[in-house]
Amino acid sequence: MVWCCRVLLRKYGNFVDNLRIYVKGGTGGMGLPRLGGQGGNGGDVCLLAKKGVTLKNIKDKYPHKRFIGGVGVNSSVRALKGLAGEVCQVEVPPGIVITNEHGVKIGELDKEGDEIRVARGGHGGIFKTDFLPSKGQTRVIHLDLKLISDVGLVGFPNAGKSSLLGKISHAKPQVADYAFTTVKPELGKIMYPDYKQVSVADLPGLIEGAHYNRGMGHKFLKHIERTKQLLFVVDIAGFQLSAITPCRSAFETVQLLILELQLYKEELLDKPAVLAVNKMDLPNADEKLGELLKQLENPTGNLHSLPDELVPERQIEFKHIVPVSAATGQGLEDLIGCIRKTIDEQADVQIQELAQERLQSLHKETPRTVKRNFQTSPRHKHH
Ligand SMILES: Nc1nc2c(ncn2[C@@H]2O[C@H](COP(=O)(O)OP(=O)(O)O)[C@@H](O)[C@H]2O)c(=O)[nH]1
Ligand SMILES: [Mg+2]
Repeated sequence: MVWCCRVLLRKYGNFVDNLRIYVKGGTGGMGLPRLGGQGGNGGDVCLLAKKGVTLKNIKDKYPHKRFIGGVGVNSSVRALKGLAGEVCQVEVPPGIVITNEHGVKIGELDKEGDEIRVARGGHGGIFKTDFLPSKGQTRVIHLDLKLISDVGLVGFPNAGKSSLLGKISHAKPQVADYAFTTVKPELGKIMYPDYKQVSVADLPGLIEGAHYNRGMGHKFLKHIERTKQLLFVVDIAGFQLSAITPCRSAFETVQLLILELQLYKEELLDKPAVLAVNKMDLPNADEKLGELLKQLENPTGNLHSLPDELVPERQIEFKHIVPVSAATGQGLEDLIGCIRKTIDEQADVQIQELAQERLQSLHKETPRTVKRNFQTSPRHKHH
């Protein structure tokens, strides 16, 4: 069982779209009864939205995922009013929702510079409290990247993304507006017999060289961060950007798409991905599909046709490769089934991860509680 989980975890990579952190406001400083001095307040813990930061950055930089405000300074003869403790400011990506341990929303950060306090520092000791300080607020919070959709379409223009989205959606796809991005994706919904809905987003096409921020490419890639998983769409006949650029085979097209994602943000390659090979109604499609599948079995051995600078550093292991035709409807049921399977598997993995994390933090926190009780007793005696 354990072995099975590990394999799943590895298979699902490590793109981070949610994070559980422990936050604690700083304890206040002691007052000075003799001279009526006030202790400084403990520092708060705040989240500040900053472009370019990712939840994975936070996880990597602070593996312990604990953020504690500074302790307020004790009142002293030299400084009767103790200084406030330092605010612990955590930089987070814009476009996140913050909830407490019970799933109740604390707030959200949409734009660069938005800030929110997630744990209040304790009060410094004053006359009213017998000059004793109070502890800061302690809680576990969840940061969730706001998602545009469950699935994001990835493909060059004319691959058939819009056609495909229209065919698998149960209503005409709608243009959606989100506060955290200027991009307005077209959103479709797949409805399953058990009433589960999976949303799929399409955006103006990715173009070769998107990472150079030409055309809409960059904005497109920004949106792709906000989906749980990716649905690559390629035309079985390949792709040609313009009359002066070379004609790419379906396999090369997949490689170019991977390259664009990698150059923008390598983490994107860790998202679960399904590949839809479209336009299977075209002549010689079956033959070409056979070739594509063979090439995808050993991608690194088949990259010789692409110039070095267009070869991605890593590959994506597609969960499913599904031949379809948006025109005739061939393979669409299969595609819908594969999308659901991948979504469910990913949800299972995330539940397991969370359970494991909770268990670990419980192990970590138990001895601390004991220590804290132990520390408070001498203070009581003092008093
Ligand atoms: N033969 C064929 N043509 C298709 C298929 N799917 C889409 N097309 C055509 O390909 C062109 C581009 O399709 P579109 O959905 O706009 O692609 P997008 O740019 O990726 O959104 C259109 O002319 C479609 O009619 C297909 O399965 N078979
Ligand atoms: Mg389109």
